[in-house]
Amino acid sequence: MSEKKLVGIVMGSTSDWEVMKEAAQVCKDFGVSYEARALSAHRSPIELEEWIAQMEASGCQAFIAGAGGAAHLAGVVASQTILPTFGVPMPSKYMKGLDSLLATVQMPKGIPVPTLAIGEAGAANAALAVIAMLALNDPAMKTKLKAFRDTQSEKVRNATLPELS
Ligand code: RP5
Repeated sequence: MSEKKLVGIVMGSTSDWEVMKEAAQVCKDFGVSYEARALSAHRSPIELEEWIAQMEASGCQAFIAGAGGAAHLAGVVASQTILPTFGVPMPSKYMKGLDSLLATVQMPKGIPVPTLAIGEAGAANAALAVIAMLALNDPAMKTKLKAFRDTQSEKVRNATLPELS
């Protein structure tokens, strides 16, 4: 059995990495093990299916799937596992990610894909959502998540606006 990775991060293309690396960064910051792969639901369906099964077998707890355009990747991942699968719509060239958002979020009843915002915020928030889920049964993770929120609030409290000249 391969080394346990708690989160599987998958994207439809290496061109999605610039956005999806935000999910990987959040996992890294929280000390959550992950494996990131570029695997496509339409270009490499067999490899995608094999990877999902391998991640499940090695103890993965959730998937984050990002794709653009006719973005069916997250739905396909969700269809092959009962692990929670979060969708991240990629910004796209012509429709600025609206196509990706609708394709990801509008799953028919029965196979849920909780879908985050288009782009970097969505990728980071997908990882934070997974961390909140892991924190339910992990007190140390809960403490880290609370500390993250406190630091964020503190930054807002201390923020100042420029003086008018
Ligand atoms: C989707 O098509 C990928 O998720 C990516 O967002 C988009 C474009 O892929 P490339 O043509 O850049 O490989 O499958």
